[in-house]
Amino acid sequence: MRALFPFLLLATPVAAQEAALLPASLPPDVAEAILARPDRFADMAADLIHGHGTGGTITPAAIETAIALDHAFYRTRALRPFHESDLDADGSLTTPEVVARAATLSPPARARLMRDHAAADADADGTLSPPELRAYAEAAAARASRPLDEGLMRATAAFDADADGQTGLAELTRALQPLSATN
Ligand SMILES: [Ca+2]
Ligand SMILES: [Ca+2]
Repeated sequence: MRALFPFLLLATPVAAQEAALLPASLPPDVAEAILARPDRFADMAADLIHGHGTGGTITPAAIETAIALDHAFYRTRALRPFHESDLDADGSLTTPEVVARAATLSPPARARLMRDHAAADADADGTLSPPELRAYAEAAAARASRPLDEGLMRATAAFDADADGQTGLAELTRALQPLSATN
């Protein structure tokens, strides 16, 4: 036990110093994740700025758009097998439609389609209505999206050192460089 104390005395001030380098507005779990892997955060933030920003900077609104695009991707992915089963293109899926599509699939894919159909059919009437499909897609997006990853995306906005409403690559690099140097 005794041997631990010198380590703790040394380690705590360093961690506190590092945390003080981050914007104070960050949620604790997000700040912790950035401190644990500043290089990974820097890569994610740079990709976010390059992919969704303009001119090497990004606004909070553009970050929300990036997050919304991810959710749209997850919803679309979840709905695709159902859309492929909508034989009469009326936006609803009857049991005969799903059975017809299922017959063309491999046994695992067939099982998955039938299971997902049952899961999405909230009122168990055998037909997936547009509201049931929407609810299923929203639930799938909620399962697929990671709150911490989205917190890290939103954290990019907190590195707006000159408070002009945009976070630039240079601002990020300046803020994160001292962290990377100590790791
Ligand atoms: Ca249909
Ligand atoms: Ca139904």
